[in-house]
Amino acid sequence: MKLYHHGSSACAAKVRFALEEKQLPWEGYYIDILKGEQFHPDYLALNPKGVVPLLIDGNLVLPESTLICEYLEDKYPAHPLLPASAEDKAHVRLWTKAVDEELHPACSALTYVVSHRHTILRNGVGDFEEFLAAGGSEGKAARTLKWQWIQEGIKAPGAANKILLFLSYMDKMEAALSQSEYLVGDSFSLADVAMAPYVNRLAALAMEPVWENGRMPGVDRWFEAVKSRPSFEPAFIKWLPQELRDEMYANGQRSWADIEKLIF
Ligand SMILES: N[C@@H](CCC(=O)N[C@@H](CS)C(=O)NCC(=O)O)C(=O)O
Repeated sequence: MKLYHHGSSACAAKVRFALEEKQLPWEGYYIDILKGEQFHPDYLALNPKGVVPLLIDGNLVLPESTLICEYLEDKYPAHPLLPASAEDKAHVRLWTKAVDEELHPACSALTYVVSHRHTILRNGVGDFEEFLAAGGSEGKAARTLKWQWIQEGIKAPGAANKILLFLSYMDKMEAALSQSEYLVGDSFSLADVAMAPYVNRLAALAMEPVWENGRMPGVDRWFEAVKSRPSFEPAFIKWLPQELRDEMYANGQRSWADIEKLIF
């Protein structure tokens, strides 16, 4: 299998996590989304949306991280990541649907306003018209929003609300994890695979105080367990270049005062 991906992409990390958990061999094609490689015509021919991840397995060319995880589960049933009962499967999918609908868009806002804006501005963003033109099929409204995140950071319209929406998912996780070992019952599942990249994103942005020091003991325990899985290093650490890791952490530290004001 071939996976087009990027080190700091939460959606790509989710798919890498599922591939590693299921012990499936894969070959990585690195698309640097902070340098605009997702808009290269060769890549747009595979994925007109100009986003990662994208999986190629035989004749199948599949975008959308949640669908990729479901496909892997259907096609390669060994090391299952879905529970047996229909009820538990439905609960897993409530998490994965929420990630697609709300948490991931909120995570994009958080990551751009806290960190990626600095990297993109340093790489050179051009003027607004150039930025709009280089957007795949993202659309003018989404592209304009991203431009505002890059130019204005946390003061961009709606950015603070997106961050609060992101953080509301930490409360939802804490409620679930105070009742059971994993997000759906006592077995690790695609719900945990789907949420791990977002908790890891907060950690990558130096925002562990959200759950540490007894604030969210369930999330704290769960994230320690997630980090101790053999799949964590190849899914989350290996592909994030040290320079970008350091930059995200430092940018997170300098934004923490603004974020803290929103939360506490
Ligand atoms: N719904 C898609 C979202 C994919 C997505 O938003 N990918 C981001 C990285 S996590 C991306 O490639 N962004 C490119 C850009 O910001 O231009 C999925 O789950 O795969």
